Amino acid sequence: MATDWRGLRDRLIEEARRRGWAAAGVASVRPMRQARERGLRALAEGRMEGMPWFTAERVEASTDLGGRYPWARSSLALAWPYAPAAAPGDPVAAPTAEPGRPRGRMSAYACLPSGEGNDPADYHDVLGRRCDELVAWLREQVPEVRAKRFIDHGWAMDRAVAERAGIGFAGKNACLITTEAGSYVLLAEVLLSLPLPPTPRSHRGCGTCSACLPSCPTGAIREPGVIDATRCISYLTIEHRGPIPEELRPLIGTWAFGCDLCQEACPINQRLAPIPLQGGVATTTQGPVPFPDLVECLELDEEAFRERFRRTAVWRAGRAGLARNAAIALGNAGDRSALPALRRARDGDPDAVVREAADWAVQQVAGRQPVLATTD
Ligand code: B12
Ligand code: SF4
Ligand code: SF4
Repeated sequence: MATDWRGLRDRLIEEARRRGWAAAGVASVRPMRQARERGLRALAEGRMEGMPWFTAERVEASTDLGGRYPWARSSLALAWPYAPAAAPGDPVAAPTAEPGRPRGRMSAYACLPSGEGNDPADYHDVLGRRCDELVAWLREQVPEVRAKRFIDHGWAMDRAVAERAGIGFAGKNACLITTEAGSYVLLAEVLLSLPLPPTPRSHRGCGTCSACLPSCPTGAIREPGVIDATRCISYLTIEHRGPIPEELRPLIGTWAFGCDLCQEACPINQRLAPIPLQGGVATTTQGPVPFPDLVECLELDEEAFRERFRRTAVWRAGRAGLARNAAIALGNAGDRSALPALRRARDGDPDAVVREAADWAVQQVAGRQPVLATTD
């Protein structure tokens, strides 16, 4: 008897939704020409500089997964939701800081809970487990199915697959926006050996809205949908190694890891329920928090950093990366009570990049008011 592929596809999507995915759809594995052109253009214009793994070869391969995996007949696109940090109507409101403990920001995706208790977790682990569970369900229906999952993989283009499967549309901030959870979703795709028919593309779009464009403090959104990663705070605070270019430092504000500003500006996101602040927790003892204590982030040693962030997204920045970011954020926060901590880092941090960032921050903060009680 012929298999009802459409029926199986619909049951798979339903099962994904039942298991907590915000959206699911199916795309064909034909080459993605437009995504290929956009990727190559980003490279040619130097917008991906600093991410040496993003090569033309990868763009070619990641936009033709069917060519690389000839057994694949369809691609299941999945979006996992997470809660934003901001309060509705007051996107950047932070809880009141204790005197002498200025708070910064960490992007909401980094604060994603593991789903087992409230412990934070690296989303690659969370989504990986969820994909495996879904494939196990599919295997119960079709035991011979072959599957390969991709989550933030260097050799895949998650947004383009999700867009093709119609689980959302590409916003002017370049983010994939779903109906169910706005752009606060993390993406995965699973190549399948089954000829599941594609789901239709989304008919939605940004329309006349352009609220995200002026919300970007560094001007990283060059034109609608086109990001200059070299200016993006997300790149600078997560991927970039070495000193952050001086002219960009004042524009980073108090972001210690990632940036959500172009998502917080989006009216589609503003109706979503924020992460409960749990009484205004600021300490990173249990992992990333939306409004972290910046002095704490500056002063963690390697062991404390490992203990707190080993299995979270913040691990990617490294101890020195987070301390560098915290120093710059403290420089921008302008709170003089952080000067002793900044001077300690300037004089004693084992990493030269952190010492230099702390020195810059001391000059910013000390220079802000008449210098009476400082030797700098
Ligand atoms: C490299 C990378 C980055 C780089 C470069 C980002 C970029 N825009 O290219 C940096 C470090 C800056 C970055 C930042 C962020 N990232 Co990132 N990143 C990636 C990665 C690894 C590859 C992206 C890529 O191939 N870029 C090249 C360009 C050409 O591709 P693209 O942006 O995916 O292209 C889409 C849009 O730009 C749009 N587009 C491009 N050109 C044009 C032109 C027009 C006219 C229009 C209308 C649209 C349009 O269409 C494309 C297809 O949908 C993916 C994971 C993956 N393997 O796909 C995650 C990924 C894109 N990142 C993700 C996230 C969450 C973020 C941040 C929100 C993190 C944060 N809070 O700090 C920010 C958002 C910044 C932003 N506004 O884009 C998610 C996106 C989730 C979503 N809802 O879209 C992904 C998919 C990871 C995941 N698996 O969930 N990221
Ligand atoms: S993540 Fe921040 S810096 Fe990057 S494009 Fe969006 S607003 Fe600009
Ligand atoms: S803010 Fe407006 S223009 Fe930007 S992504 Fe959201 S809907 Fe689109």
